[in-house]
Amino acid sequence: MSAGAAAAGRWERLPIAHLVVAVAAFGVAAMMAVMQALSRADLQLPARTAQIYYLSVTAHGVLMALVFTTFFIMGFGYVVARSALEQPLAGESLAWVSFFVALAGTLAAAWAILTGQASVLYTFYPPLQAHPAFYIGLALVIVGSWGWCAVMIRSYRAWSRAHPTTPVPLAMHGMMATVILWCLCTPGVAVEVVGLLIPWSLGWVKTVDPILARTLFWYFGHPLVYFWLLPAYVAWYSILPREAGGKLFSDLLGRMVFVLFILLSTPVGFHHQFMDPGIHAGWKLFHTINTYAILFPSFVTAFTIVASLEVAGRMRGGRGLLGWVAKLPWGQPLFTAVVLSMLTFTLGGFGGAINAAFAMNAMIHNTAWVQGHFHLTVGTAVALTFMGLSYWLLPRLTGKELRFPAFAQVQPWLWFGGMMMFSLSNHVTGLMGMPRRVYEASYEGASAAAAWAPWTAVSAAGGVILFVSAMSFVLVVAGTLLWGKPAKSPAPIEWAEPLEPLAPRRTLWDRFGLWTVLAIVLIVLAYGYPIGSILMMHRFGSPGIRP
Ligand code: HAS
Ligand code: CU
Repeated sequence: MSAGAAAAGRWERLPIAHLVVAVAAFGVAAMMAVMQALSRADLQLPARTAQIYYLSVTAHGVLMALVFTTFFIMGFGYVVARSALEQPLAGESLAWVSFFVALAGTLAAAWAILTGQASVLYTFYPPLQAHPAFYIGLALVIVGSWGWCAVMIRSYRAWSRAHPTTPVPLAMHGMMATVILWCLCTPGVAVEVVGLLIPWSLGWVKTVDPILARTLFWYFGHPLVYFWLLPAYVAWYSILPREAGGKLFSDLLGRMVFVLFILLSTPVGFHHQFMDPGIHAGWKLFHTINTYAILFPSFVTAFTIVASLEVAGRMRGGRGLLGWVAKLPWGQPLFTAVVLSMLTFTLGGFGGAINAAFAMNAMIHNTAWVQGHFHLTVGTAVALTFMGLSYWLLPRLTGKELRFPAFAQVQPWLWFGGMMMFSLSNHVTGLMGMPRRVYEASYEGASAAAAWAPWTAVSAAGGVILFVSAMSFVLVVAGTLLWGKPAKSPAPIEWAEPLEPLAPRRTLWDRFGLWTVLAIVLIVLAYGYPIGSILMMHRFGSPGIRP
């Protein structure tokens, strides 16, 4: 960090510090991932045991899904608030304090996992029980992220006071939606961790109610996936069209999309609990309907971004029905990473619609299909976009040229290819009944398991390609920070313009307060009665099981 930060100006150090933590977590998690992919294909690695496998899966899930994403998003959020609003951050010291709180939490949780005292997987469902440091660490990460929310909201307010009637730039609009949905959903996991899991892991109470804990977890867990996705959408809407050489097809559609995510991200959590007892089927149906409603903003995004790419291709001289596709800048790392993310998300979204249907969920729940699904979504649509975004951000934050640019060009293709092999084969074996989260899938040669073997071999080969891709990414980031040469003409941070200029007055889509209130109403409708009835039922607590 020091070399990069030294070259950077003052405010840039903040996002650079976040990026360094994010990429370090990513690098460690990627090394664990390759072992897991090989283990599931039953390859005899040295020192391979079930204990190491579950420790590794936990570390991989926590470091990738919770640490890499959260730190990256916080850093990117600061870049948006600083650059799109063209004003200093409101509360840089609070931002630094929050960074160190979240970092301390990460280190505490990582210590508990790596010493084998928290092999509870990234969903940490009780009655699996971890060392208290794991839960306390996660709570600190959440507290740190609340500090980030405060800085983002204060920055927005300061800008808003100075421009009372102007719509905020779309990039910040999207970040504000991210912040609001995070503020709405994190109380769920905070209550779970602080109210239930910490006292239980410290031995102050003997038992915990798994259904209540799971319900609180998924109250948070689904909006969490949109907390990951929306910053990627910010890049798709506000950076990609310009980098592709064109303009955003519609700014107003983008605003509508982000608002729909504020409204609909939370009241859908039961689609992860279809198979759980204690929740009436009618409430599960209500959450299913909301889930189908929240497909809509992603369909609109598919339309708007592809239309923007067509605009770009035609502005670059593309002709005919599809001639514009070839004119797009396929050699550019950000562009390639994002477009491959989008292609992957098309498959991931299709799978999501299958998961959300009760009967089909019964077929795929807890099978390898699920890990196939989320490696297409968070593992590619989000993570690959963030990698492309890193290639875009690094020169702009450090004033240096990207090191090893050839790696940055090839890396997204490797990720895409490796992930297709990995995820699609997991979808297939999932349909064949292979469970998720098992140490090895051969079952000592059982005949059903023998049919999975060719597919687990494909997914293991995909895992190796992904590993090469991941290390290429880490190399480019570390190389640029440590050994990057100062750029002759540093690239500015610029945001995509809409095809038609936006009217200079706010509309319904800019009223964050109104949408937040409506979102709260919907949350109370979707969760009030079910949580109330879980609390009133006769409950059977479970003692902890330390794996
Ligand atoms: Fe999911 C499970 C339903 C999206 C992540 N999901 C998971 C888990 C994770 C996850 C981590 O209903 C596992 C949790 C665990 O450990 O137990 N998911 C959905 C639905 C969507 C969805 C309906 N998921 C995501 C996103 C994630 C994510 C986004 C992370 C970022 N998911 C489920 C359900 C389960 C589930 C159940 C529980 C399964 C079970 O039983 O355990 C939707 O939001 C998807 C909408 C997406 C689309 C695609 C739009 C396409 C676009 C790109 C178009 C671009 C093109 C490019 C075509 C409708 C925007 C053209 C290119 C040119 C060059 C022209
Ligand atoms: Cu979900």
